[in-house]
Amino acid sequence: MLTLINTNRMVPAIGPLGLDYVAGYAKNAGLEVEVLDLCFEDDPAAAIKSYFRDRSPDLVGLSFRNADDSFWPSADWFVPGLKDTVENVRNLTDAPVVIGGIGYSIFPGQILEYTGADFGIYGDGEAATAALVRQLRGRRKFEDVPGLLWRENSEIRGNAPAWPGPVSLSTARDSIDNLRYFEQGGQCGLETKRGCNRNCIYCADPLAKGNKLRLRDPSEIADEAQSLLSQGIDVLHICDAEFNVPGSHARAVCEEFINRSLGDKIRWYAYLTPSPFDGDLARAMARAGCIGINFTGDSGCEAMLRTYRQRHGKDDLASTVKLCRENKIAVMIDLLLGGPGETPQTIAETIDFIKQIDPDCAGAPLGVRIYPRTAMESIVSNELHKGGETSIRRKYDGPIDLFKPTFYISGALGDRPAELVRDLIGGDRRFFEPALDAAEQTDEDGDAGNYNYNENLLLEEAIAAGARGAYWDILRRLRKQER
Ligand code: B12
Repeated sequence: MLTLINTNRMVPAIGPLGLDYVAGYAKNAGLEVEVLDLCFEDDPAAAIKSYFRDRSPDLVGLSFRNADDSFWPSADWFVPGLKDTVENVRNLTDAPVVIGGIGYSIFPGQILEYTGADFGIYGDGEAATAALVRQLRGRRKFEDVPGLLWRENSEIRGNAPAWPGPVSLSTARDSIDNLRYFEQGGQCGLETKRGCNRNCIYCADPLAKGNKLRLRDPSEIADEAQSLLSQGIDVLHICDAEFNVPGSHARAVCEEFINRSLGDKIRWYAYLTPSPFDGDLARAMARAGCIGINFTGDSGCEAMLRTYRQRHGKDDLASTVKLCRENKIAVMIDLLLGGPGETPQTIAETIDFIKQIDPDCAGAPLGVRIYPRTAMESIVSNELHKGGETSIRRKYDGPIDLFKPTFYISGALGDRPAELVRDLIGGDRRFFEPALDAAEQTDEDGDAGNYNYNENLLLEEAIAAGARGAYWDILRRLRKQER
């Protein structure tokens, strides 16, 4: 038997989509699978204890979605909690422990070493987990398990990441309590593809999912949407890095939804890059049920867009807002403030520009999480060689360690960068402002961190009262009610 444990307990609750797919695949491959979901347990350690009292699986798989909350200044790190869970499980069963999930795949070797788990699966979990169970029961040829990391003679060995393409997944979506996640989390996820072929300097997605686009058959995606709908779930979030890359696939998915009249029954949200996006795609998305788009805007300053290696320009941002408005799609522009080269002037230019193009809302978080193996890592290491740590923000002591939450905020923004951004926003309620760090905070500062979806009680309450949708859209609607 394969036991899969969801370790993510963040509030509002987001269903462990990857674990649902891994479990679905394993069941289809003839394995017996059980899921222990710690998300809704008051006492996770007790739940683990009671679970293993009368079970002895062949393999225990821990799904690890968020290594940290990627949010400055909270900088919450979840790897120590994962280590505790591995130790708890080890004390209760002899079964080997494997870790997988996107949080794991960003730091595969480091997490295996830190937690003491037996195995890790770097990349897609479906076929790899089933292959690991087979090898554990048979010849233990670990070289044959895609993406596997394991220990041999006190060293960690690893296979190439598991990024098979094209992607075909189980559409049943019945291994976790998706309806409960919908009721407590406001929406449920599904994927139309994996991987990202962009090379934005800061992003971890290509590390975890690969840089080749691996597409799913649109009819399989629509089948999955129908499975969720039959469970009473009618608000979805597409979990692709960028839904419109490639644009042809996005249109094909929309066509399939339209042909099956899903656009009348399901409402959905997605992340998109501002380019390619045109009137045809906007219309197709609206007809297919899309009611909200979160664009990776990053900046409203051309120089910063080039630094981040974005392919869009300011014009693209302006046109996305216009097209969304014409098609009655709510539009959010997500910014990334404080990157290399950011100055008070570039921030002012961005904020002014966003005010002018007038999206429904804009996320203005400050600080770039620096991931190892990204271009940001080399930029930062060059800067450090030239002296000074002024742009690095972190909450831990000792040497800089990118495994732990480490952020970049351009030193040119001074000692009180969040205050500077807030002043420029000037109370404009379309913006989700950056949270103030400890040095900037005064007793009068309100719930500024509410754009962080980690322990977001405002959202949790709204969802309990019936709100559904992407979190930015729920927060935006709450703000509208205030006015
Ligand atoms: C969509 C999305 C969201 C949506 C989710 C909507 C929904 N209903 O699902 C929203 C907006 C709510 C969201 C919120 C947050 N997100 Co988010 N999100 C994503 C995104 C784009 C997709 C996640 C996803 O579902 N992928 C699809 C699934 C199928 O993939 P998967 O989980 O990796 O699973 C596969 C493998 O990892 C593996 N696997 C999974 N489980 C297991 C288990 C075992 C045993 C094995 C062997 C393998 C395995 O197999 C699976 C199938 O192949 C990712 C980036 C990305 N491109 O993936 C970021 C991402 C996961 N999010 C991230 C973050 C930080 C957050 C927040 C913490 C942000 C915040 N501070 O508010 C919150 C956390 C919310 C929560 N409660 O957990 C980061 C995590 C980075 C990190 N440092 O750990 C990511 C990677 C984005 C990034 N690059 O920064 N997110």
